[in-house]
Amino acid sequence: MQRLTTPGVLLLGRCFLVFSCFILLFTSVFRFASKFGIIIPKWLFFILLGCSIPFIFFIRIKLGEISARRAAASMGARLVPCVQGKRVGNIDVMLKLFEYFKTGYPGDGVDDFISTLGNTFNTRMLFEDDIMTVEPKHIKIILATDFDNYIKGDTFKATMFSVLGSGIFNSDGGMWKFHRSMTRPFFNHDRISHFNIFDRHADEAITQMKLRLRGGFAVDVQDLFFRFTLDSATEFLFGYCVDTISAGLPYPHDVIPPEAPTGKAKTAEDFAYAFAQVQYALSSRLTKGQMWPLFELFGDKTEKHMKVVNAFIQPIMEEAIEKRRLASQSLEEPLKGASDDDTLIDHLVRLTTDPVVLQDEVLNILTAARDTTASTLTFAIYFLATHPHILTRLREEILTKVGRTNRPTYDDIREMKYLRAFINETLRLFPVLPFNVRESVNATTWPSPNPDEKPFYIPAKTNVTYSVFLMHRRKDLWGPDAEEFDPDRFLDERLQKYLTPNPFIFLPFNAGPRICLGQQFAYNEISFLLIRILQNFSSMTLAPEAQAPDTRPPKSWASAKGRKAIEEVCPRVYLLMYAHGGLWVKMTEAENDVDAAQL
Ligand code: HEM
Ligand SMILES: *[C@@H]1O[C@H](CO)[C@@H](O)[C@H](O)[C@H]1NC(C)=O
Ligand SMILES: *[C@@H]1O[C@H](CO)[C@@H](O)[C@H](O)[C@H]1NC(C)=O
Ligand SMILES: *[C@@H]1O[C@H](CO)[C@@H](O)[C@H](O)[C@H]1NC(C)=O
Ligand SMILES: CC(=O)N[C@H]1CO[C@H](CO)[C@@H](O)[C@@H]1O
Repeated sequence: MQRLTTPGVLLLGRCFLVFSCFILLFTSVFRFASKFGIIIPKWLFFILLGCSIPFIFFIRIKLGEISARRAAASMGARLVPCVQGKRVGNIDVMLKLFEYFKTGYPGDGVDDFISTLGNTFNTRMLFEDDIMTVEPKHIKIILATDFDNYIKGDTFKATMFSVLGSGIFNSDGGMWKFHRSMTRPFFNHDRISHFNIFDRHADEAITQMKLRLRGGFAVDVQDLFFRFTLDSATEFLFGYCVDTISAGLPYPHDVIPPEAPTGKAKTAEDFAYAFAQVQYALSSRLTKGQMWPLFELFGDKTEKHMKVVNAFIQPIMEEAIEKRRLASQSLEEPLKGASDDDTLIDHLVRLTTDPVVLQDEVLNILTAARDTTASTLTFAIYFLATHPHILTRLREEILTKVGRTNRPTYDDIREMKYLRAFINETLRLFPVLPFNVRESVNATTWPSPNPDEKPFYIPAKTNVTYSVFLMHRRKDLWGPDAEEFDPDRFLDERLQKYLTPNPFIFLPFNAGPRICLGQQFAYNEISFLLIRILQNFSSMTLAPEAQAPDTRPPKSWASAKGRKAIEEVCPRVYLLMYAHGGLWVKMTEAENDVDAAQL
């Protein structure tokens, strides 16, 4: 029974229903006519049927355009400037953007629209409005001042449902409020226990790096950071670490790996693999728009992998629920407040024992916490490896503030201004979530960038995409050096000049009621690992020869504008930003460095 209802079958079913209505309509018209002796030939029946769908489609589009123009006028507004493609339905634009998405630099194609149409425009592909903006004023409306009018929306939620359920990431309105208020207290204070977790996994990560580097191989730090954040996240969420770091790191593309992991290491690899596949399937759905179910006619592509993920999470949850049940029976510590070494599950079972709610929440937070942090760490190392003077300065701050061997504390991290500026600058140029989307609820207007012009009309139930990636690189917002990596812009007079008066130009964690809950946690985790790495290593360089040749930046990029021309990795966007083919580096151990200085 379950097999019959794949997402694709449901979509086809709906199309079939509409088509059947037409067949019914024409058949009855023909019958009716024949009663009056008018015999209409069969071929006409089929031609009419064949033309009916495009005709209805055309009428709907034209009526839609007219009513949009009227609605705009009635609100004293104008339509958002529209991308004018060469083909009907902007199909050429769509294909080009799709191609760029697969092989280009993030934002390729879109920057052309910005330079011709301005910072807010409508791509209107396949006759669907999609308002896109890189304008802080407009992004502020979406995220903060008119928050209630911009939701994730039913299409988005349906796309993600098989994985995220109705957890915090994938809900609106009352459901979202429920999840948010349940989870927020857990993130309210910095827990010392988190630092214990970071410390243990940082040490394992660095041990593995040293092993590989001493063997003469480069290390893919992106892969390592995904393991580090998965191990840390599973431990602070569940109190149970998957331990993917010790499963072993990948080798450069031209080295044959020794042997596949077995036992516990294999379970870890399987979980990590399944979790990655689930996310891959979700982002692949998003790129296909409403048509995605057609690609899953023969089964839900997340199902197989979700089984592996669930098999891992469920026993842990059951144990937590059981522990909770026993505790409440013994009445020893009813409704005890949060203790410092609580896991997220410990915290949640005090509020609900509904397994669906728990499962959704935990998976949502795992998704939110893991790749985001790993991606930021990856680009942080990229900038350290390509900017040795910045590495030297950051290392100086670390050695002065924390020392060569001490474990960094919460206060250390809070006081390290250059480190914070460095992380901010990484998030500015490579914000983890470069493009994001919401759906408008009611029709509304946005002020025009030029106050003398009429405001923009924003239709109801329309996708609104905003790009912090492109906004973070705007020269008119950040100054002429906007494309350069320079942490000092968060510390010197440029801060007062650009960011302080206009805080919405920097939104790596979003803003407003749905601002990232894990921001402080993320800064702590990223800072901790960077400090540990720079205590152990004194220099690093990229090792592009270690990655597969087809994942290196294409030669053709060299003649492009802006950062694209100088980038030494291929940044790609699959929901989140990552370095295509990994980030391979070689590092010098700090001790060797001291020896070398003494020689
Ligand atoms: C550098 C790391 C991170 C970045 C750049 C980041 C960024 C973001 C962004 C942009 C959103 C908004 C998504 C949306 O509403 O469409 C978000 C939401 C969220 N983040 Fe983060 N995040 C990071 C790390 C974390 C961590 C470590 C955690 C948890 C431990 C976390 C938990 C959450 C949660 C729960 C939400 C959903 C909030 C809501 O919808 O109410 N994030 N994050
Ligand atoms: C949208 O409009 C309806 C009807 O006017 C109203 O009830 C609702 O509160 C509006 N929603 C938002 C989010 O503004
Ligand atoms: C809005 O975007 C989603 C993907 O994020 C897509 O599935 C959906 O078709 C779009 N809706 C409209 C009305 O264009
Ligand atoms: C970094 O950015 C955050 C906003 O995300 C801001 O609160 C903080 O002051 C910035 N810190 C530095 C040193 O730039
Ligand atoms: C794995 C490893 O060698 N880690 C070391 C990194 O540096 C800190 C501080 O010197 C040491 O405590 C770790 O043992």
